[in-house]
Amino acid sequence: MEIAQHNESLLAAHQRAFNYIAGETDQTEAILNKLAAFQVAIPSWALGTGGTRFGRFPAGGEPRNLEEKIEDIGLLHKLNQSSGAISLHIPWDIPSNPANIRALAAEHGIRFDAMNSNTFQDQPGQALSYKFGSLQHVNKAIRQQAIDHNIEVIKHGIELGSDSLTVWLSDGSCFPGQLNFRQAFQHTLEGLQEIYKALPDNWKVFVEYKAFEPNFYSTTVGDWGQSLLYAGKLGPKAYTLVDLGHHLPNANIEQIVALLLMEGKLGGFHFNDSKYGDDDLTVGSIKPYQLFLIFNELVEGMDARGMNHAKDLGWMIDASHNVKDPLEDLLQSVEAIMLTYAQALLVDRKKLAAAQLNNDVVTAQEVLQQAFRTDVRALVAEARLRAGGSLNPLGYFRAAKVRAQLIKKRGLKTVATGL
Ligand code: AOS
Ligand code: ZN
Ligand code: ZN
Ligand code: ZN
Repeated sequence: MEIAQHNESLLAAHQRAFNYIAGETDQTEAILNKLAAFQVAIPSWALGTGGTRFGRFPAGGEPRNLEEKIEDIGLLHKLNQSSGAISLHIPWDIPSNPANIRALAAEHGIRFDAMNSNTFQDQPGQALSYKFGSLQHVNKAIRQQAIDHNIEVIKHGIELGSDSLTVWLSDGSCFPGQLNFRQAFQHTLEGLQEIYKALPDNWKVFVEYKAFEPNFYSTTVGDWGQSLLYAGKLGPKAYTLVDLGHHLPNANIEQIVALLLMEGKLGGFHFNDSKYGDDDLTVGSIKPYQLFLIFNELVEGMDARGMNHAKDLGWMIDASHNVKDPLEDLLQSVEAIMLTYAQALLVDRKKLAAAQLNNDVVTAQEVLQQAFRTDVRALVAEARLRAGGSLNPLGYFRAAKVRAQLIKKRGLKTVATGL
């Protein structure tokens, strides 16, 4: 079934909804252009069923290699026109032929967002173990192995045309006394400095922080303060990466985002949602208002710094779960991000600033909630439609029986690599 054909049946209802929302703002065209430019990167590891340590219940038809991962993202992008980027993970996605992979991605309109290194697992044949950490390790040879791996990841990224590296370290300790905190920090900093030296001029490195898991007493890049310390000491190419699930409960993430932006040190995001910890659930499924408040800070802060919304930060999803079709889930996540971005663009900034100046707390809240409670679905759908996408990506995915086709092609028992 063609996308246009599926759109046909939805067009009249869409037009009614779009006319309504277009009449509510004089920013319609500007917002549509911003939405069209905004692309969210799909992590290669979210295309298969993630599972938990208790089990995995694969949906079948999962991508078996990098080529098939790119094809899956190509399909998502064809439908929503907003997922034209992929974030790779090494060693799970080592390209056997980088030129071919580049060409395939280009065919699907996909670029390579941040590369991810992996020093949280031991790989088959690996000389030394990361059981007690990688860059923080008391053993210099193990630290060097982790540095070499990250430099290797940069090389793969260069071949593919990526321009950033995300370093997430599971380093930390599980029990008091296990680690000398200062020494662990110093070792990690020295390792990051070596990796930083290997970055090409146009590259960035994102230092991702996480409060806990897999270590449950301390984490060596445990919060945004620690990440910012590393990024500051490393230099202008180093930034902090915010994964929404990596905070202690009730952290004010939007405030963290505002301050990192202010300092010019916000690198990008791993979007997901959570109720308890690093749950990696579908974006916007648990705390949509928190996501809106984050986007509100992003729009305000990026505009204040004259930044390009689409290009100046890394917009990535980091999700993993057990009970949904991974592709349907990613369509939901991208949709949630686009809707929230559109709502943040609708915030009446002048009115908000005036309310703040007058300590008019009620009006300030009203301004934000006016935008948050606006149904912007038709705006996002219109942006997709104009770009040649589907009015209802999820509806198309089901109507065209995409998963059944993938299972037919790839089989029911597929093992995708990833977390
Ligand atoms: C781990 O909790 C972090 O969120 C990582 O960003 C990510 O899940 C990992 O790098 C995937 O390999
Ligand atoms: Zn992450
Ligand atoms: Zn995480
Ligand atoms: Zn995660």
